Amino acid sequence: MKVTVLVGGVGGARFLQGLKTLLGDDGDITAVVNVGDDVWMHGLRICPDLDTCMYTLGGGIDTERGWGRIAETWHARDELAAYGADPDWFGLGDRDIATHLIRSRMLRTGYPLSAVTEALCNRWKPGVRLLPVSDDRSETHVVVTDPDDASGESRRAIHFQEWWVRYRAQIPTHSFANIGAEQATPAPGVLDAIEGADAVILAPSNPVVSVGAILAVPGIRSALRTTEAKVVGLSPVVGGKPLRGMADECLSVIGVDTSAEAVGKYYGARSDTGILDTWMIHSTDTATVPGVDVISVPLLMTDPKTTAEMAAVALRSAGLTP
Ligand code: GDP
Ligand code: FO1
Ligand code: CA
Repeated sequence: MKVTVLVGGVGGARFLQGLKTLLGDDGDITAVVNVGDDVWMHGLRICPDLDTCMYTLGGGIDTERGWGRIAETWHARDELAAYGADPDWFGLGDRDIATHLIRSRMLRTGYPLSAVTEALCNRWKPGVRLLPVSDDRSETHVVVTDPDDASGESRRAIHFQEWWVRYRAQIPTHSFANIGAEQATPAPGVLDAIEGADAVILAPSNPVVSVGAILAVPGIRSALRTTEAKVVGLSPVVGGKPLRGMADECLSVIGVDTSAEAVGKYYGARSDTGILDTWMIHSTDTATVPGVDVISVPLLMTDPKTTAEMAAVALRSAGLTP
């Protein structure tokens, strides 16, 4: 059974764990992973969502943080700070740095990000194929009121990581921009994975800066609208709030309410101009999404077996019998 999942980081990775648990060895799972968070820091290329998926599925993740390595140390970060090296607000763990060194060296040698990811996964063996949505740069930047301008008049674009980590989204924010998206193309295998799937799933990832950033890559949205497979989405919003992170801040920037219904409408029905056939919401929520079947089930991914249950509902609603 070929299942393709659009994912960001922590929410996407958790969903993939459940799907892997559900399908076991006869699963053929491809994750199309967001690259909008990716950033050059201290001369290294950091790919947070690819690494969160790789470490989570490969058993190396720090589950508390949801990013970076378990049993991490921070000597290099502290040394960089001692040199006054900018930025000092983004923590690079010593173990994590090895991943970035390998990736940066391979990228500089000319390997595409998809080949780099495959090489890194030879060690981590995540058990699903991790494909960056694009080998090209398509970074999320955020237009904010310039924090250095006392008048509050001028605006500036900062990288998503600065907005998310340094400012925690707590500065006046006007819009997101996917820098490079227009020139980006889907990575090898991505369109086939969507068009040739038995089912396509939008993981309960951040609808704006994870799923939205994936959709910004030309060709992805139309592949979702034309694939023979059903497209099933799971809401990352439960009871009017995200379960972690700041998807609510992201949604308010683009003028979408933080509710399962509003996110479902934001994705929209394939029979209209959107990308969904089915929208799964938490059992305590209600939603009406024109043209979309809404299914209400427990959506708290407390452990892989529980997540496997919701993955089973998703696949059944796509006409499959997992
Ligand atoms: P990020 O890139 O690390 O932010 O990770 P994702 O974008 O893949 O996922 C973040 C989203 O996962 C957040 O908006 C959370 O609300 C959502 N999330 C986390 N845990 C759960 C869960 O147990 N159930 C559901 N439905 N959503 C969850
Ligand atoms: N998130 C933080 O809140 N603080 C950090 O210092 C930080 C460092 C970091 C380093 C590598 C990496 O892959 C992720 C890192 N993250 C950090 C998480 C990252 O900002 C988020 O995972 C995503 O970009 C948002 O989904
Ligand atoms: Ca992310």
